[in-house]
Amino acid sequence: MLTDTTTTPVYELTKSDKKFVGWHILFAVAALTVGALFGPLQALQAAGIDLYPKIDFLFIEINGVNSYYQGLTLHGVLNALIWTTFFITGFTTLVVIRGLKRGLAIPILNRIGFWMMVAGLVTAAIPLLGNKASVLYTFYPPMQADTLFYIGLVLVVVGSWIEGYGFYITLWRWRKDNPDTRTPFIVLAVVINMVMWQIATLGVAAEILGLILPWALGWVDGIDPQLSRTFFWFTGHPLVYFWLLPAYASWYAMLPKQAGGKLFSDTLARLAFWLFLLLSIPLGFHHQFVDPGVPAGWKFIHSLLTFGVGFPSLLTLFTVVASLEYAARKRGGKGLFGWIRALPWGDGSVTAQLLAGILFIFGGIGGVANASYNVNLVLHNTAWVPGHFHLTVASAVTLSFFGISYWMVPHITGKPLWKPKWAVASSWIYFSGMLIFSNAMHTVGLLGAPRRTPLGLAPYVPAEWNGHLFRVAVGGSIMWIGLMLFVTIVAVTAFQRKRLPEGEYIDVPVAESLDDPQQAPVWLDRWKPWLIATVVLIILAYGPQLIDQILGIELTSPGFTN
Ligand code: HAS
Ligand code: CU
Repeated sequence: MLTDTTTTPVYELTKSDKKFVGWHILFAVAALTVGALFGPLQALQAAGIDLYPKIDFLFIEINGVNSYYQGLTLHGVLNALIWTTFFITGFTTLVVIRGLKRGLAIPILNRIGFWMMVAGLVTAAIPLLGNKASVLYTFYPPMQADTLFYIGLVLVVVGSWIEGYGFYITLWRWRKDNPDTRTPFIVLAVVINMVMWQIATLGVAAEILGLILPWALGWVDGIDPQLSRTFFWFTGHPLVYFWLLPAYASWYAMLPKQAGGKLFSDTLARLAFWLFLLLSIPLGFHHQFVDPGVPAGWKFIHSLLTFGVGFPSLLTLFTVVASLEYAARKRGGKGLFGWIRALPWGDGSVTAQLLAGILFIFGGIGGVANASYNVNLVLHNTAWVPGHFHLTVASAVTLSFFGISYWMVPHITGKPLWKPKWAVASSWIYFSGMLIFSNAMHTVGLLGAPRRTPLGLAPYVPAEWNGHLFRVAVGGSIMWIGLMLFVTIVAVTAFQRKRLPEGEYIDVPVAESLDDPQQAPVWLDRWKPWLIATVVLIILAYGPQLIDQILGIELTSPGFTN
């Protein structure tokens, strides 16, 4: 809890560790701030209020931010890819050190990884700002960006792998010193996420190194868009769980403590994370239901597996809500639903995460609709899809990261949270904007409005879309206000002169479990069987199609640039 200040930390990170985590958060929040600028521009533009020319006037001479697609690319890359990856690696660093109660095994390795990510960000930023990489965050060939964009992405991914190696070695050394102790759940959770990410990103590595770079450099004349998309979604789907799982780690293992309770079941929590390792990757074809090059049978298998990966989220819904109910009843909460009021809604960190969870219930329901092969044909490539992912990555994940920041920034800087009441307000504002925005996007999508289209400039917009597009503009602008409030609060907190009073300390909230973790079954603390099963399932679900598509490769498509 924010107010849970203590004088005797269980284990304190060193100053240099805190600084290192701080660097991650600084870059993450900076990327979020710049990327989010384009959110209201797009939302207003949908309603016919085109502020882009005004931005041209202010910015263009320097940055050339002059097109909808450039803005949308900056928005997607900075918010969906950079804000998340930098925040997650920073949070993982803090959790591994605090959870294992020991420093990183080879700190220099993690530092190399981190600065490589920064180098990647800078490299990709050059063509992005110069309007030479306006290919959206999925960078589908045959749209072609400047080579620097791809090199930048490779550096970010490889940097995150190197940080991952640092975590594995640290955990491995801890294991050698503690052979009979169960891995602390919170550490297991974030490390499973890094391992999942490492396997998942092999797809995009194959895409960029094997297909895109030779083509962008002019070594080959064409590219195979179908094979590129298959490699891309091998990574692109698990990417969404890479974003989600750190938020889940916080909901399971931190939020209950902040709410004054305990984790309902350590065993169920572990099981959910292993299931995510197993099931996150082999289902990327649910993004390719309309791709002509993938046979229907494989789409069906991936559709089924997608319903499978919904299961650990349902486990999460059960366990996290049970943990919250336990906490609320301990605080005197009563009634079937009345206990919800007894949760500490005055704590900005808790409120952000509760609101994130509530929005995710709707995001999850939309996800299951997406995954249904036939329903997908109605909503694919419509505004419904950004409606869905704003409830997931921009709500479940981003709002949770707001909540985590509200204790983490005071923790790493030793400074008190600036305006705690505004922290509560920021999440409510963002949440209200999101309700309006996402509802309108889903609805207008079902009416046929395409995604990734400057609708404000389109001549074909039917009158029945107008009310919804207006709500998109209103909701999007409100979200931006909530987000800027968040940015202001964490920035002032970090850079103010005021420090926490002498002897006061804000600890990392780590919840105890109602069951004894030491009693968790051994198979929930062993990597080998889960890793083998994961690789086997990927080979079964992707192998035959990958072989077919690689054997049938056609490097026919030239690159298209704007
Ligand atoms: Fe998705 C498209 C299917 C989850 C992100 N998804 C996208 C895209 C993004 C994205 C970015 O099958 C667009 C990609 C693009 O640009 O083209 N998605 C799913 C399914 C799930 C799912 C089945 N998506 C996510 C998450 C994301 C994310 C998580 C980001 C973080 N998605 C799809 C499909 C498409 C798709 C298709 C392709 C669409 C197309 O045609 O293009 C599932 O994982 C969802 C399971 C979730 C649940 C909800 C559980 C609820 C919980 C809440 C607990 C509550 C609490 C609150 C804590 C079943 C855990 C308590 C509060 C109190 C007050 C008590
Ligand atoms: Cu997906």
